[in-house]
Amino acid sequence: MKKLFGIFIMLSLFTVIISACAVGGNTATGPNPVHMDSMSFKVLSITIKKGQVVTFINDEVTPHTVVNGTWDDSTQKPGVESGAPKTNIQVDGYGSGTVGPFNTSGTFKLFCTLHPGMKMTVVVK
Ligand SMILES: [Cu+2]
Repeated sequence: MKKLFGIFIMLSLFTVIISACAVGGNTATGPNPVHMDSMSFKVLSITIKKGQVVTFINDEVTPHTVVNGTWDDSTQKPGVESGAPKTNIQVDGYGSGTVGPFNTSGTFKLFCTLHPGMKMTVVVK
């Protein structure tokens, strides 16, 4: 039993080390995944169905803070559209987080407060 536990610990450590060494990728997943590199969302727009969430997956060590609104050049334009889920999540390095559910049809803007120009839209059908 002790030996089994030891093997379990070794495997767990191995998994953590492999995860930490992943460069430019994060194997985390979830509904409607949107990957992020150190400065941007990897897609500018995602289309989802009413009632669904978006999963933000950080492929790099740099954290992101995702909120409602957008960037106008280098000026933040925060704002929650009618029907948008109020959003303010921090996604740590190599972490992930969900936004939503989006329960209203429409186009909803999200941006990262830490990185000028880092913005995207969620289209809910
Ligand atoms: Cu960011």
